[in-house]
Amino acid sequence: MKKENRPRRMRKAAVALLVIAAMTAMAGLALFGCQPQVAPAVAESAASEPELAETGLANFLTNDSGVLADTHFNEVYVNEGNRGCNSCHPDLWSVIKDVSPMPHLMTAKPGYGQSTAIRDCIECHTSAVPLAGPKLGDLLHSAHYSNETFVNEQAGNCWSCHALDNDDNIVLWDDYKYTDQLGGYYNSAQPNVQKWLMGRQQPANSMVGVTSLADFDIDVTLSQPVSDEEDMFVANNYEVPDLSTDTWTLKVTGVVNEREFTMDELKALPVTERVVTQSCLAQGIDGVQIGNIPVKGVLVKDIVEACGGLKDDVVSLRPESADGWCSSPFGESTYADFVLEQNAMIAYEYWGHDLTADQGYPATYVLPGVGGGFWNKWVTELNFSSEVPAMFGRGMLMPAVQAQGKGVYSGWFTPNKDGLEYKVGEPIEMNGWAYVWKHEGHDIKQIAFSADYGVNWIYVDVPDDYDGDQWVYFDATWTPQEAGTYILHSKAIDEGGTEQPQNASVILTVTE
Ligand SMILES: Nc1nc2c(c(=O)[nH]1)N[C@H]1C(S)=C(S)[C@@H](COP(=O)(O)O)O[C@H]1N2
Ligand SMILES: [Mo]
Repeated sequence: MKKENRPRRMRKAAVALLVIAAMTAMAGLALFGCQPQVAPAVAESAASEPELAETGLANFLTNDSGVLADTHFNEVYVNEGNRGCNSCHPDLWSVIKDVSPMPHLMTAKPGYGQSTAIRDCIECHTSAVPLAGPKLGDLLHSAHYSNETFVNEQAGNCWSCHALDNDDNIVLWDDYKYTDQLGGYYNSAQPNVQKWLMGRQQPANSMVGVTSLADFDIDVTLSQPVSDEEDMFVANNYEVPDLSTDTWTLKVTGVVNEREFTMDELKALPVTERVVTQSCLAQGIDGVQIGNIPVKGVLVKDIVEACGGLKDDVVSLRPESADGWCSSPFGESTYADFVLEQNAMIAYEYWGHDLTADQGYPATYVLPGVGGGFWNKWVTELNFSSEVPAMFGRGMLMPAVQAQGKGVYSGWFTPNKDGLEYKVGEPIEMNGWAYVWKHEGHDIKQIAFSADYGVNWIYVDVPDDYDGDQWVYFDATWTPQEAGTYILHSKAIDEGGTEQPQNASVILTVTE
């Protein structure tokens, strides 16, 4: 990312570090708890980008077109600069405080140079998933409307966070701003609408001046790289146990010869090394709680074999962990055949070194292809039994959630925020990821890109020989030929044709 690329809204923004500090008291619930030891690093990264901090004083009474072009319509009617979480919380991460003595379960920090956005929160904090934490809506309304700064100093109101879509639904501004309804037209990228707007002499044939590029000419290269370890998220739900390799054992039951392995005994079994993507159950579209990890350890298959095989009546596996985390976020067992098919393993190394305490030292149960919550860190027991898993036996969430395309997703790492500026004729380097959980055995099939709200898509096939248990990384280059404001969209599609339910989108500006 070039240094000179900065959000254009900074030109107008007032300095408001104080307000940001005040606003941290605002969120009445913990969405993402910075773990104490990494909080300074987060603050530092915000400080090294002063232009972000400067955007903190959204005031609804000071109209601001934000990352959109400075037209009268955008400034007065759209007021983008005062809407959405990041208009007041450029570093949403720093806003989130812990509401229990435990740190919030989420990431220690947003990885990959990203800033946190509402989509990082709502995967969990909707009512759709059990145990997923308080639903945001009521709490955030209360926290904002009881906040002096929001109500009085910033003239905050419903429209600070929301928009009315064309079906009269109140939606989140942070979702709405990327849709073809931005500015109030249905299907604003459709040729007939474009023609109408052209007749009305609207800039870029769009109410909000967003250029719809039907012919989005990009070169895309796919790969499956390993993540930088420092970009990787950490999610601890309970207290991190203090374990020692010397005393640690792995107890295995439900096998012909039940036994306990010491670390040395475990390491004497066949060693497996591979690269596997871990993606938190709360990972959302455009999220950062994902990474591709080189793991080393012993396959559960090989452990079972060393124990003389499974007992005849075995149906499922329930791993236990030293912190009390049981088998899955829902205390559920997983089908044993699925576990073996997926080449689950007991890992004792990530990135070529012993696991860190946060990674589950000394051993983590790794179950490829499902949400990270099913991977037991600090694993101490593998209990096979005849118990029939009640709900999530194949690592899936509920069918209703699955049907929404949950677990089929992509995101942008570069550009990593809205409003970055680029130059006409100069290539823009872009990258990001796409990944799917095992949906009925399906792997990712395609990644698609659009610059006209999805009227036209460029489909890029994922090579057949790619490993479905690893993310697919895209590197793309686009050389814009005309100045304007653009919204780029990506989406993942799995082998069963399931598409991610919302595009992953980013707004950028191209100048002469
Ligand atoms: N024992 C135990 N295992 C656990 C957790 C936990 O809290 N305790 N968190 C889970 C969740 S929700 C995720 S996403 C991953 C995160 O692993 P990481 O911190 O190594 O990235 O660990 C999973 N395994
Ligand atoms: Mo998770």
